[in-house]
Amino acid sequence: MKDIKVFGHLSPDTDATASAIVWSWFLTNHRNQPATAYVLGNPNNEALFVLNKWGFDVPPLLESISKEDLVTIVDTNNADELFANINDAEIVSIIDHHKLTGGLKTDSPREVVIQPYASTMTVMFNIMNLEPNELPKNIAGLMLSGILSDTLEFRSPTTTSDDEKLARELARALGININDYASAMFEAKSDISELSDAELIRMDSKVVEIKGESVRISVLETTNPQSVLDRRESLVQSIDEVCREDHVQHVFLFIVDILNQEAILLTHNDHVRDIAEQAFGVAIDGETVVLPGIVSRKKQIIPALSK
Ligand SMILES: [Mn+2]
Repeated sequence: MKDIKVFGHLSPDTDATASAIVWSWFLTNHRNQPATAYVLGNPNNEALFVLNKWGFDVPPLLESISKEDLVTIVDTNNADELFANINDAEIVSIIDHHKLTGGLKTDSPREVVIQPYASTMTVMFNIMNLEPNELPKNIAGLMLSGILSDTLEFRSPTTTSDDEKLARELARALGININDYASAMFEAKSDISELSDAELIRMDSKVVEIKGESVRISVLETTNPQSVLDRRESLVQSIDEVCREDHVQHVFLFIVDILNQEAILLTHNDHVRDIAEQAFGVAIDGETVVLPGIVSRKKQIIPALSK
């Protein structure tokens, strides 16, 4: 049987990286379908920490795709977050937890599962029909990590009771203290010293269409917002370059303070300031604005900017 290539979106985070490994494990061991996990870029520091913690190497980098390939796409269904020629490959499955974007095509009826959970792991767990204690420890550890990452340890309004219940069951089976483990993950994510400004801006970032404009919405989740704010001036310069290079009208850079559950938006020009004032109902005079309670791009930021 032909090997299936399993991968998540470009700029891989913990959920995208780990869910590709989890799904390739499931296909291989429970469906007798050979499968291999890949990444489409360098995983972020939190994902690297998680892989190391549970004893996995970084999956091989997949640099292109051809019509010979069988692929399973996880943690996205957005063609813009994949290879430009993704539809050349035979898409055999999509497992995701984002809104249906359109653009991906299959040549026959296929397994497409999108469910409204906070993490791809909860969707996969539903499909697997296994108990948490039936999972190998390293797979359970990846699944726990994906949920804690995407929910910001249950702080994000995307969190459902099913996500939280599953995470607590996995942690119990593993003998892991959720609070300690999540703190260590977030510390790893907050180490941005090795990243360039452009890398920071594009790391956890989505280009979306808002009111006829193409905008990049970047979210930097951190336990140390000051380390980002210290770089404000060079980040703002880099934002202008990213706008030109990526052909987007604006970049919104939200520094999400995980522990204080708020976002700090860089208000680097009048246009961004005007849009933010209207979207979040705040008066802004200054180079940043604090938005209490705002942590989720999917549930809060994009809806506010779109209204
Ligand atoms: Mn995800």
